[in-house]
Amino acid sequence: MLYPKVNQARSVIDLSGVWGFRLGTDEEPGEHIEKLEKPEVIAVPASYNDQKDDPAYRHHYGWACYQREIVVPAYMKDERRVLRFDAVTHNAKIYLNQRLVMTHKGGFLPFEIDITDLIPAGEKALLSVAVDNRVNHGTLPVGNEDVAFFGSDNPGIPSVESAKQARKKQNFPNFDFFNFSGIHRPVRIYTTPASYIEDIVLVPDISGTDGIVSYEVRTGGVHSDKEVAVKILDEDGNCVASAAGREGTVTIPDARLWWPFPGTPYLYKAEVTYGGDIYEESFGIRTVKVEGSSFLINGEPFYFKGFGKHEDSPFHGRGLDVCLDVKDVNLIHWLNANSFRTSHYPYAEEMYALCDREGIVIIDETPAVGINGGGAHDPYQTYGVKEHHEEVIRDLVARDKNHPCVVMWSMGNEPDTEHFPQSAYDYWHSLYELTHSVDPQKRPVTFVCCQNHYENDIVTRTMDVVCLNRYYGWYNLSGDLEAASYALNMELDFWEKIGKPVMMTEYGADAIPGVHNCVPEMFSEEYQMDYYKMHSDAFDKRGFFIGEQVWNFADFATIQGCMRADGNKKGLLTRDRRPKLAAHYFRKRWGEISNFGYK
Ligand code: GCB
Repeated sequence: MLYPKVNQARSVIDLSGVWGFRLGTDEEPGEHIEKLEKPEVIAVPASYNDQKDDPAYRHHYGWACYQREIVVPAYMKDERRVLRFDAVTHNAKIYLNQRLVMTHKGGFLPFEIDITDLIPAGEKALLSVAVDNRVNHGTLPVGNEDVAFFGSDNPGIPSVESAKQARKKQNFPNFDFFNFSGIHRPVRIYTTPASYIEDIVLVPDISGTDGIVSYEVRTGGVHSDKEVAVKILDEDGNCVASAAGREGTVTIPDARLWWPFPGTPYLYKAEVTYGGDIYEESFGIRTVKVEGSSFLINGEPFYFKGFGKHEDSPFHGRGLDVCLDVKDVNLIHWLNANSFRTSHYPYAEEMYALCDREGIVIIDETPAVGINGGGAHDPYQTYGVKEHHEEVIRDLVARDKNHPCVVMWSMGNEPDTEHFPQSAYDYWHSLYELTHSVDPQKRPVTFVCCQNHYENDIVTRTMDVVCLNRYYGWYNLSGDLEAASYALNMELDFWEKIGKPVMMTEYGADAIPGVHNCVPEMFSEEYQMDYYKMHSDAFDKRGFFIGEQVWNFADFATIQGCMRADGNKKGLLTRDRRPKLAAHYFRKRWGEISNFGYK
C-alpha cells in the first residue's frame, strides 16, 4: 500500500487536529451512529488515555467515538478520493454521515476506503470513528480474559475471588506495555486520477558494480491503455536508468549501495508514471542474506547493536510524534547503535522513512505478542488468532516491503514454544513459510523466543536467525551476576551447536534513574551496567553471535502492577530521553564495534 504523497497528480488533506470525542461502553455501535451532542475535545493523532486526567480515560474498556466534519474541495470532483487511516488501535468502525461504511481489525497497520462515490466533492460530511480497545484471546496483541499480567491475585482466597467476580470489566493485557488506544496515526484524504498507480514492488540486487532492480507496478481504477513508465532517479534527481511496462528489470551502472550508518545509506527513487498519475517511491540498493552463522548485508557480515523500542511518550501515549522520532534517531546515532526491533508492533510509516534515510536497520515485528498461556493451556488450540495473524503478516509486508532499512521480519514476540512444542512448530512454521512467500525481497524471517526450557523448543532453532530474549540476572538468578553468567554461557553453548546466527533481541535490568550503589544491587544504575558488562563478555567470545539488542531503548509506560513502579524502567534512557549510566557504557562499547566484520 502506497504512502499518501502530494505531487503533480495527487493531493493530500490532513485531518490531524482537534476532534469531538466521547467514551462509550463495551456495547458495539451498529450500522448507525449518533451525532455527539457537546462532545469532549481530543487531539488526533494520539492515544486518548492521557489527554485528560481522568481514570475513565486512562482505564477505559470498550468503545470510544471520534467525530469531525470533513469536506473535499469542489475542484477535486474529477479525482478519485480515498480516506486513509494509518492506524486505529485496536478495532475500528468508520461512519460517514452516521452510516457504517467500513470496519477494520488490528491497531497498527493502515487501511483505507474509496469515498469518491460516498461523499460528493464540495459537500460537507460527518466522519465518525468508533474505536474498540478491548484485547482478548482473539486479538493481536493478546489479552487475557480475567488474569492480571503481574499475577497479584492470590487464587483461592474467598474475598479475593468474590472481588474478582464483582469488579468492573477491564482489559487484562497479556503484554508488558500500556494498552494505549485511539486514533494513533494520521487520518488523511488523498486523491489520485481515475486511473491510478496502486502499488509498486521493488526488488534490488547487486551484480558487480551494477545495481539491478526488478519492479512491478500494479494499477487500478478506470481502465486505461496508457503505458507504465519507470525512471530511476539518483539523489541529485538525475535519471540513471529507465524502463517501460508493468514489470521488468532495470540496471543502474556503478550503483551507490545503501549501507547502515556510518556508511552512506544512499537512496534512489523509482519515478513511476501511468497516464495522468505519478508516484515516486524511495528505495536502496542492498542485499540481505543469511549464510552459515552470518547475517550478510551487501555480502558483509553485519553485527546488530541496538535495542527493542516502543512508540511511547508522555501525553501522546502511542500517538505519532515525529519530533520524538527524529530525537530517537539522533539518540541512536549518539549511542553508536545501528538497529532496533519494532517491538511489539509495526511502527508508524514515518519512522521507517527516517531510518531509510539515516541508515538505521530495522527488524520489523507484527503485533503478535502474548500467544502464551504460561503452560496453563495450549494457546494454539485455544486462541483464535491464526487467520488474523496471517492477515497481519500480509499487510505488514505489503506496507513495508520496499524499505531498505527493513532487513528481517519478526512474526511475533515470546510465544509459548516449550509446553506445546509440536503445536508451536506447526503454527510458527506455516507462518514462516507464508512470510517468505509474500516478501518479494525474500528477507530472513524469525520470531523472538521467550526465556524457556530451550531444549524442549523445536521451532526457534528452525528460524533463519535465532533471536533470544533472556533475563539471566534479572527475572532468573535475580541479583546474582556470577550465577547468571554461568547460566547464560551454558545456554549459548547449546545454541552454538545449532549452526545458525544467534542474537539477543532482549536482555535487560530495571534501573531507577538516580538510584546508585557502591555495591551494585538490583534497580540501581550500577547493577544495570554490570548486568550488561557480564553479557558483553559472553557475546564477544562467540563467533556465531551476531547481535545485541538491549531491552529497552527508553523507559516506557505499562499497566500498573506489583512488578512495575511507574512503568518499565529497563531503558538505557529515561522516558524523557536522559541517559542512565548504561547509556554511556554502550555509547563507548558500540563506538568500538564496527558494523561489519566484527564477527
Ligand atoms: C519481555 C517482553 C517485554 C517486557 C520485558 C520485561 O520478555 O518481551 O515486552 O517488557 O520482558 O521488561 O519484562
